[in-house]
Amino acid sequence: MSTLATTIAGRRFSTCLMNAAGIRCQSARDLDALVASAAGTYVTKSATPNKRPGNPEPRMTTLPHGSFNSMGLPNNGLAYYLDYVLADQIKRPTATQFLSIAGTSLEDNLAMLHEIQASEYRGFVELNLSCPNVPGHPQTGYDFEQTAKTLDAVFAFYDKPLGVKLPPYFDLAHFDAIAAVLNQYPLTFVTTINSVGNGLVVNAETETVAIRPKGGFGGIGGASVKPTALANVRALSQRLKPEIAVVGVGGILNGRDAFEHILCGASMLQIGTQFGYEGTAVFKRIAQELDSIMALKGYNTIADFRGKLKTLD
Ligand code: YRO
Repeated sequence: MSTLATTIAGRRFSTCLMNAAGIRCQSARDLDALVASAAGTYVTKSATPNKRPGNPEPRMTTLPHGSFNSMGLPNNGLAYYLDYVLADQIKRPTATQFLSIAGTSLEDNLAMLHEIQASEYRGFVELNLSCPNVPGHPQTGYDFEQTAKTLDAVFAFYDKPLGVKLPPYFDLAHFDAIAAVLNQYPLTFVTTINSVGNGLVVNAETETVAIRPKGGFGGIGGASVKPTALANVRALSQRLKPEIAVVGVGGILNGRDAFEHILCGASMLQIGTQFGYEGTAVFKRIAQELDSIMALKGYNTIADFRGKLKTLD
């Protein structure tokens, strides 16, 4: 009998499948549906200190093999998500939630973390490093100095379990650089990858861009990004200290994709684009498919093959 259970920092999850931040997790109704689903836990839409409407529509579109968005962080504000997870941890005392935050400045991130630190919240925080925090600089995750400055300030006071959501990296020197920074901190996990940034989708018929914000530029998710996601899961698993768990996200549409992410080193899997397309039924389907693959291969637990990807000679 096999299990899809996983453990991160001593917290047990009945299954290693959950949503990815941003997809169907903005409202309490969305989160209730995740709690009722076969997912092992959930992450909330990245919060800012105050409610934001996000960018003008259209701000998302489908792709033949994925999704494309420039949502602009629409969310109900930190208090809304903190209230939700605090109520949930009273209802389900053994559950561990992921609360995502994405300040548009270091000050906003620190203010939110002070509020979470002062609360009764015991779950995980997923700090989204994809916001630009300094004008004229790239998003924090692509600014290694700003990432270190952020984590120095965070861990100066924050002592609950915290991980970071990372953008994809495309150069081996960048894998080395980000891992060297992250290894300096008591991080519980890293979640990799966020969408592949600043693609452009063109509508040849109308001769226009496909979405309104940012002149049409936006982040790519779904099947197209799986090789990039697997590379990031693998490269970070190989470089991070073993106490930092890797949460894999990007291009998981079926049990085989889930299996591949675990082979690359993932301890938890997040589903974004395909969850958007399929709804909560995706978790039970992928769990059954992953379970079948494990049964065929004689694996009883995900730890039996996690990170065990083999290279050729
Ligand atoms: O547009 C979004 O809300 C968004 N979309 C993504 O694919 N990833 C993200 O992390 C976010 C929120 C952060 C930001 C891109 C708006 C800076």
